[in-house]
Amino acid sequence: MSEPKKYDFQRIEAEWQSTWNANNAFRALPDPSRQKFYCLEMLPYPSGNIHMGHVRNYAIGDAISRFQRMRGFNVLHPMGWDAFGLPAENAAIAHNRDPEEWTWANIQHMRQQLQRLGLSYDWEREVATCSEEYAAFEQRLFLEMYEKGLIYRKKAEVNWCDECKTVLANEQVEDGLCWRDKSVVVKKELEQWFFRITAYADQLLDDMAQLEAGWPERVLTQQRNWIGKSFGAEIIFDIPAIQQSVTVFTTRPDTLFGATFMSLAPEHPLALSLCRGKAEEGDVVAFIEKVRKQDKITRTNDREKEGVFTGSYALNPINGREIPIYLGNFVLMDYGTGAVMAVPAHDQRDYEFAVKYAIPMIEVIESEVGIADAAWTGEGKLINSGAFDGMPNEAAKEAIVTALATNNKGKATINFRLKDWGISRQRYWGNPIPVIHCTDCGVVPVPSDHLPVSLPKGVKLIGANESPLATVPEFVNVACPACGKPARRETDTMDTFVQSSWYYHRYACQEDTTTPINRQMMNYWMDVDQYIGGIEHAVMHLLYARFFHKVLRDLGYVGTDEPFRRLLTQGMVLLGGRKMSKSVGNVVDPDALIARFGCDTVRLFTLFAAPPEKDLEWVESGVEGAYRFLGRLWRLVHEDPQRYLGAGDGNTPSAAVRELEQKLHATIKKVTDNMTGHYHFNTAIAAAMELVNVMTPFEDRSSDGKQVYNDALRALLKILSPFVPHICEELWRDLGETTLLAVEPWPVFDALLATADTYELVFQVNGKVRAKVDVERGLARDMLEQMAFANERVQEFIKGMTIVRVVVVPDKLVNIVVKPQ
Ligand code: ANZ
Ligand code: ZN
Repeated sequence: MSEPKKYDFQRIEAEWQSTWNANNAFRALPDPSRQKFYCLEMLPYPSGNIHMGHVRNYAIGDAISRFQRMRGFNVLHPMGWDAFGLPAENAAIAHNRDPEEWTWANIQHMRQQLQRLGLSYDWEREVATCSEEYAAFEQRLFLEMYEKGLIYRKKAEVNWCDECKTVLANEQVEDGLCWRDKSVVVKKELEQWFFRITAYADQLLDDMAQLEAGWPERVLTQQRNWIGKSFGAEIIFDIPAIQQSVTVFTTRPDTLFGATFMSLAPEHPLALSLCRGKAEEGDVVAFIEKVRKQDKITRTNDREKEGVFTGSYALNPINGREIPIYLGNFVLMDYGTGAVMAVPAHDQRDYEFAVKYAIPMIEVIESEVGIADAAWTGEGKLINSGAFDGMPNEAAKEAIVTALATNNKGKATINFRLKDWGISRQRYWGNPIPVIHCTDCGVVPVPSDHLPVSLPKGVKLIGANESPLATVPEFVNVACPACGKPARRETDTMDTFVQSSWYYHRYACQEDTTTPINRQMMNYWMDVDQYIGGIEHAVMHLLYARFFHKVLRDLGYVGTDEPFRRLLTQGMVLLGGRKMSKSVGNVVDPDALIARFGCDTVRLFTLFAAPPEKDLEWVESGVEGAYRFLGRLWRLVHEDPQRYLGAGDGNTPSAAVRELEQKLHATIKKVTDNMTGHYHFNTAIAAAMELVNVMTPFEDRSSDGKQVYNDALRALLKILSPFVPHICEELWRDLGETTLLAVEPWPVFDALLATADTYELVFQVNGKVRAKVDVERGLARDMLEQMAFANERVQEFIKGMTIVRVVVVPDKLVNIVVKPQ
């Protein structure tokens, strides 16, 4: 007899990858006669190498795609590259490489790495966001948004390094110092481009109702907080000395009688006029300078609340009382109106400020504890509030705003924490913003026949300018498209979050190269049925993409409100309890592992070791365990083929045949259930492993026995193929099958057989049947007893009674004998 065939994963994996490829097994084309399933994983940044976090993300997406394909869906499963961005530029500066060449080389390498994992992508739909085509389409979308008034320019601060003479991204600022030369980073104001995401604030909030069923609550909460809708009031305080007024935003108009000072953001336009010519002027100017150097986090953290008196006073509109005006570093100019009516008795921050600067407090909400130790921020009736005394404070909010409104001193408002999205980057390796500045005509969009604006080559990346592109005269100097006079091309590029906001639309219409987004193809493929990615994208990426989708809807490109129906946020990959990362030095290299065990083993381990949403601790022995399991699977086919080949031995089937048949159907049911509505891969895989346990010692050679073993083998390969597709294809062919397992239908189970190893357990009280439940056969006596006592119906009948004894008949009934107390 010849040696049984060996599990040669190197050969097997390479062979099936090229077979799938040759057969276009994962090519997705619109087909109105079939239901589609769009499975999407967040696209990687082409940093150079894939890491375990990628492997996990893509193994999850692949298992889902393969499962849904076998379930009969027309599955769209694409992959691409989020390819613009800073690391390419940093590599260029550090190693003197061309960012473009560096990026494409990385894409090339990482594509091979992904292909080595056998992921079921339609590679013909691959999108690299730095490609000329993608950038061109994005520029077109930009101009359409600009025309709609969704994009505008305003002054905003950037980080500036005087040594490098360059604008720094936030990631390039470390503890307030430049990442390269450690010099102090200063703020500089520049005209910049903004997307008017705030115009969609209400929709972004309200449409979350459509996501409640499919998104993790945690992500929805983070988005809700980020949007931060609050109801409040704007109240006008006059400043007679300079004949001006200040409008404050407050969520607590009920505390107006308790306002004992006002605090303004140091950037407030009135800050300097309030101190002009006063003794305080020098201090105020120095304070403003100091705060300018602080970042937002320092300004709003608990320790460093600071302020300065301006020398001026405002009048409380409700009672004419004079209150001093301070500047406070914790007041932010871009929230509300940049001005706060400070109520130290009922706001803890104001309380601490008042203590520090010896400002009086007035209690206006009654409480039992008073304000000796801290501000009272709870509910209560109004006191020290004139005509409003005695009113519950919730009701007083409205009453006071109404009173102010009659004198035009206040109105109810809605405020959002969400800010417009600043997309200007003073960087080279990004998509150029396609406009031209003309001294006569202002901002002029680049005409469509001049699109796209391409990046020039060989650009100096640090130097004497705000943006690298500004150092290239051939790029900058153009004729104004409107009047023909010499004009300047915009030199800012777009934030990379712009590209990742609409790439999934592009995947779905990649074959149409005439338009950024093909509406017909959107109608078929959108929305994404399952999106998978890291929790770190809970806010920015997912919010920006939702915003973009709504804008594209309003531009007529898509017909739905939301891009991603369901979201799965996968956990991190840990080693030694810490996230795998280069800086910690605890990374496991996927390539080395694949070379040693094959990618099926790596995929199996990452899917089996933890539920997808949970963190996964990397354990070498777990990987070896996964490898051993594949060996056992292999042997079911190759160790003793007589278990399923040839005619039966003529014996009557044993009880084991029936048992295996039941186990088989129960397993198909369990795996199917575990992948429907949610993706509990670990339990699905565990169920398949149990089936292998039952099959391994199976010895019945009757014709029924061989038949059942045969059925079990085929079904087992099908249910394991979403996780370990290569070995399953190989064994499928070894069984004599000629089809591709990847496109075989998912196995069905016989409901009766599937539940045959369960039975109806009966609960009795004093011999009377009170309840029945379906349970698995073979549970221990104490387990059955516990279930009886936990049953609600049973509890009704034993409440207040004394338990005399409990009779347990395994696999049948539990009878509780009771008597009155
Ligand atoms: C008076 C007051 C009394 C306030 C009181 C609170 C409690 P949220 O709920 O987060 O929206 N505020 C307003 N604009 C601000 C700014 N630009 N920078 C810092 N703080 C600002 O917070 C709204 C409250 O934060 C407002 O209500 C205001 O203080 C303060 F017992 O007004 B309140
Ligand atoms: Zn012009």
